[in-house]
Amino acid sequence: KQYAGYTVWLTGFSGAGKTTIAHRLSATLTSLAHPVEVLDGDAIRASLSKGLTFSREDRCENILRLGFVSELLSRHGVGVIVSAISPYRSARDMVRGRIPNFIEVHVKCSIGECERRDVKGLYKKVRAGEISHFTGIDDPYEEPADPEVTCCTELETVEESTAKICAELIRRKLI
Ligand code: GGZ
Repeated sequence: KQYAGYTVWLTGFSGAGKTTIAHRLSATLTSLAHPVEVLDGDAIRASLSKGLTFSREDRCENILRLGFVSELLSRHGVGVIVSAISPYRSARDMVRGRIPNFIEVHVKCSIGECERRDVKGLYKKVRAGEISHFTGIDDPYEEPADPEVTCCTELETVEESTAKICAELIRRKLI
């Protein structure tokens, strides 16, 4: 069967739950025998985006690179799941304009809760002055104005968030 290809773009703070949702969604789609690829910002920064900093310019460059790969894969029928903070609206809108079947998902969680979770101990390092320009603390995050899906990870389970995204994919006849 030929699938249309699409990109689910998860944006939100570090620790909001993007990676968790990405992998759960990937597992669900894989169980349906749909081709899927996860592109994680943090992982891509070790390869394709190696050497990029967290300046505005470099974050935008990272997003454009993720967008470039997503476009290629989407055009060849793959369901792409991108997990990256992608804090700038203009960069997200740029990739939206290039990628067929683009689904923006705001993985929404208060910065306070992200800091409480502190899964990787990064917020602690920020408070200790070891990391600066950290999104939501001393670096901007521009919330999506009109995302296709919003997952409130303080209120929903990962299953509920994944189901919301799947419902949008079904509504759009992409799965
Ligand atoms: C934000 C940072 C920073 C700063 C390191 N600001 O939760 P994580 O750890 O695994 O994911 C974050 C990752 C951010 O990479 P992205 O490629 O998603 O960012 S962007 O879309 O803005 O290009 C976090 C870690 O790197 N990290 N320093 N200063 N996140």
